[in-house]
Amino acid sequence: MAEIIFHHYWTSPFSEKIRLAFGLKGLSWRSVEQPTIMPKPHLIPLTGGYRKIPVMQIGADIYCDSQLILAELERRYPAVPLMPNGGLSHAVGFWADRVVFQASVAVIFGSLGDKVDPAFIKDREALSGRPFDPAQMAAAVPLMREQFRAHTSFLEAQLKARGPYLAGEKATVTDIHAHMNVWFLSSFTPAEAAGLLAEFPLVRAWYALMNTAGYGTHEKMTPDEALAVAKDATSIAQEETDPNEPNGLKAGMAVSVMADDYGRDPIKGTLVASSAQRIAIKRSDPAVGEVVVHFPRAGFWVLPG
Ligand SMILES: N[C@@H](CCC(=O)N[C@@H](CS)C(=O)NCC(=O)O)C(=O)O
Repeated sequence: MAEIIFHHYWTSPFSEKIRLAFGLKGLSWRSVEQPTIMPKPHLIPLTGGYRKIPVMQIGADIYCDSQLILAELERRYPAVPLMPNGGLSHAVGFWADRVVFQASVAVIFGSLGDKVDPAFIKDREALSGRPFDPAQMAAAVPLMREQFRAHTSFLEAQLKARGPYLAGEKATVTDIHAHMNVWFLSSFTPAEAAGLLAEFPLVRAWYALMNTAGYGTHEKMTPDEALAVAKDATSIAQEETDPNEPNGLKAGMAVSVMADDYGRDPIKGTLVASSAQRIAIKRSDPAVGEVVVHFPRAGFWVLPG
């Protein structure tokens, strides 16, 4: 099997989910570091416009979004299963990514205040289409601390009932999703994290346990090498029309796929395969030749053309 090429940056909380999955599954991977802000000249040729991190590349197959990357790792590397409890772990993912993440962002960037790089602020304003205002976030810190605390108390209660991991004796993807915000807060604002976690001893013990998973084995790869790998490879995706598509999507149609939250840049291509959980589109770029880009369905819109 072609090697896993992982496009990320080390400070990315969504990437931390995947690095932990590599650790828990004991996988080897190649690490391609991408910029934290635009431009991303070595990522866009692969994805066709999707700028977010993480992205996983295996040959000429490009997997966008942590939800889909986790599912693809489970499909390709089932030896250490991380989804033994079925699909609801994805729902925990949405809770972590959309509800708790908002509270973490406000607490972190509100606390960092004028230490936040103006270039980063400008980039994130363009990404979200909304003001990214650390002063406003600072005003929201007290409210958002309460939100972070309330959601963390759910974890404490779950660990009390089922620990040492959230679903019992073994780590699962549910732990990976829930770990993200604790990691984000602990890495960027350790004093805030220490204060907020003080009353949750089981969460602290579980967080420390999760951190022993490590990241598997990784070696650097240059962004240019990653593009060359895609150019030399052929996608393994098979054409397939799903008879249950509610709006009649068929293999061969021209479509645009875009995130439904922030970073809504449309990615254009020809539909290769789709299902309730995934969509794959074919596209080409002089830097990478023909590639197939895969997205989740939950959290992404598919439009004609
Ligand atoms: N739904 C996406 C969210 C990914 C995301 O927002 N990643 C952040 C970094 S942690 C990002 O891409 N920020 C903008 C950037 O790096 O350009 C996922 O689960 O992968």
